[in-house]
Amino acid sequence: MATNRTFTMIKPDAVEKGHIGGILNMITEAGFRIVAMKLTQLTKADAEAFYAVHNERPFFGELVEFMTRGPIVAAILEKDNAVEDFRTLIGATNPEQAAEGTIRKKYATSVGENAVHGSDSDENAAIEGAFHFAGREQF
Ligand code: 3AN
Repeated sequence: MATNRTFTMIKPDAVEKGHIGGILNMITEAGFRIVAMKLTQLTKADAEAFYAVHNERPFFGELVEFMTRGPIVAAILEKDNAVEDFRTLIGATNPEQAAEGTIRKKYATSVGENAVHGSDSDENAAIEGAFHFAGREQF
């Protein structure tokens, strides 16, 4: 059964360009409640652990480099059908294929620098949320 929470990061590219406010506005306008949030920076070990499923992919080194180059916003979001609805809101991994009205259509520049992360399953949402937030930081 689907749970009602997902995990997101506003990635270094979007933070650098000053899009935190615009992206959070799209998220809350779409009906998600922010239940945990922080500005933080991933270490190399954090990024390698977070993206471990991609460690055989040719872009892995580039991905780790990118995700650690500056601060990110990490957040847990709540809404019915959160994982699937948030994937719809962020749009396709490649912004050229992202639908109109999606966060990546508006703010992403490339398949690598694509502005936001959204969990791809309830199981990963729980793992990723717990990676960044203690229970008492979730409201
Ligand atoms: P999504 O973020 O849409 O779930 P994944 O899980 O396939 O996409 O990829 C995780 C991250 O890896 C992406 N957000 C993107 O930053 C990076 N990435 C994926 N494919 C590529 C690629 N072909 N070249 C560079 N980076 C990529």
